[in-house]
Amino acid sequence: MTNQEIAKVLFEMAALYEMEGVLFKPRAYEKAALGVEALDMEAEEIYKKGGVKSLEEISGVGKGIAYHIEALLKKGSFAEYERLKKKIPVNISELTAVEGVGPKMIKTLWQKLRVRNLADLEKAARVGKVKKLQHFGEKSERKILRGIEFLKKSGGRQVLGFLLPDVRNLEKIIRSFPEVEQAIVCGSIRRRKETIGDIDILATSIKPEKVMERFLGLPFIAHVYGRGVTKTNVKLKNGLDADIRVVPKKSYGAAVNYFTGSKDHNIALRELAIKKGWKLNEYGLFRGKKLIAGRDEEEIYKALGLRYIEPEMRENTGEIKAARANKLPRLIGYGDLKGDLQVQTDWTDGENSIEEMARAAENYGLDYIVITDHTRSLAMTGGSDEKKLLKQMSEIDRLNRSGKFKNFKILKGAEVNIGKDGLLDIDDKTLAKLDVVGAAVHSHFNLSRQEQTKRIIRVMESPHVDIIFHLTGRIINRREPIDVDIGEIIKAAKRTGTILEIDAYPDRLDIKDEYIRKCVEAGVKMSIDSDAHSKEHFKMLEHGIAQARRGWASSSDIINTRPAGELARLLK
Ligand code: DGT
Ligand code: CA
Ligand code: CA
Ligand code: ZN
Repeated sequence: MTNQEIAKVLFEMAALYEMEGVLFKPRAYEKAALGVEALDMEAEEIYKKGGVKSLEEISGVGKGIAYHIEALLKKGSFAEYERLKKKIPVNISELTAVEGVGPKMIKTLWQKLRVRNLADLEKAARVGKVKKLQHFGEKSERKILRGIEFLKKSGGRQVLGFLLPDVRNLEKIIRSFPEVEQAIVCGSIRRRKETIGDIDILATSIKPEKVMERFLGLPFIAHVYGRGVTKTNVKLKNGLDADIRVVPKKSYGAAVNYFTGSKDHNIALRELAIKKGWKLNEYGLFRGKKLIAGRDEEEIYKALGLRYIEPEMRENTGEIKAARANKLPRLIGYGDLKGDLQVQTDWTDGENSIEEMARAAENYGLDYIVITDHTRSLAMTGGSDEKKLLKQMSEIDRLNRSGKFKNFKILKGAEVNIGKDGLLDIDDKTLAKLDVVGAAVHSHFNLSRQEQTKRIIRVMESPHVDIIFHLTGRIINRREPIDVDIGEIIKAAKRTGTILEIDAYPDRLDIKDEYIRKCVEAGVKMSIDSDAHSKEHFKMLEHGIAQARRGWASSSDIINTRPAGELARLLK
């Protein structure tokens, strides 16, 4: 079983216990699922090396769950899971994917309407059966139908950030095949798109048939669509399709380039080659029959008269022209962040204490974090009021002075909730005491563009608000972005000196690449934040950096590439 599959069962267990009304267990299983999902290594490998004991070292996994994971790895299931599944035999992951549908609702839908899956739910909602149930009503029925529509539109594309550990693992396994010389995952994954359609793997070898044989022997293949000597096409057990192709070494660069895409970028490159009277395809760049470039990507770009273009920019949105004019931006690097400006703790809805978060950030390689717990109008998170914020500030002072952190600083902040009309729920006097104030929309997602834009600009005009966190509030595959006039927002950000955040959490990636490019052009500064709710989440920063790179951002566009001491100058 892959980590994704194990995590899926653990999430289902959490939901099943919640349906049962059991206390504490749902949270425990959810924590364990998040821990498994965030692993850099396959749980299977961990188990093989260190047995059940080593599974307990996974974040959130205790003894009991470790034994369940062992059973999953050995037999594909465990007794408690089977027992609970029998009571409520529904497709939990499919149903919870609908925005607003949770375990309790699923239980009622099953008991009263025999809803087992998405199709059943849609049918029941369409004929008006859902709204007749107790606690449901017209409004939730409409919301369910909207959620289903949204899911259909996303067309089965999956969020890259959640799958990347599995993809890297697969890449590592293929690299370890004795007959494989080089192997790399290309396509939308290498371009670091938000969501991906499939996995495109490329390898070089002089024994392609041997590589195919080993690939088809991997345990996570669910179905083989087609197999050949140099190309094989499969469905993986995690539901994704994967292609593998084997090419000779001398064509590696050309093949990597071709299969990285995007298709539009490829077509533009091919046209450049044609203009020179040459030919470009996945085997190389040719003058007549002579191969003039193909071993690596750099030599192909060079031969075409271009600077090397980073994969994240290959969308044919001006990068070729910029490469020819030597005007490509120098993109922010994956190791360039020094701090994280949005971090939640157990003072509200985070998992870990301030100290634990700080230690984890330090271990990740950061020099500082800003603690930004939610504020009071987000009641379900136990959001802070002024009094609680002041108390938290003295706790932060205490930690900074304690000597526990040598070259690391904890800064004071908040994720202040924006009201319907653009008012904040913390008074100015308290906001003035914080090092960094972030503000974010968590409600009233459906206002008109005009109202929404006005509401946010009003917040940016506050002399205390430094950053707008996850501006559009979208959750990829789950929730639409709010409707804002981005041009007006960027103008206001420039005028007021407000930072716009790039939230790095894989299904947020908010703001999107197109908006980032507009900020870069307008000279509006951004931050890249993990939005961490657990100490495992700092590694999500990578996805925010990828997003920034797709938006053509350099280090100088992102304020938390600067040391903590310089922040004051960059903020209001
Ligand atoms: P995805 O899988 O939908 O997330 O997006 P991609 O970009 O990975 O697309 P995919 O898997 O269909 O193809 C992988 C790459 O192969 C693509 O980025 C560029 C290249 N490619 C595919 N079809 C064509 C084509 O018709 N013409 C050209 N020039 N390149 C193509
Ligand atoms: Ca692909
Ligand atoms: Ca493909
Ligand atoms: Zn939160």
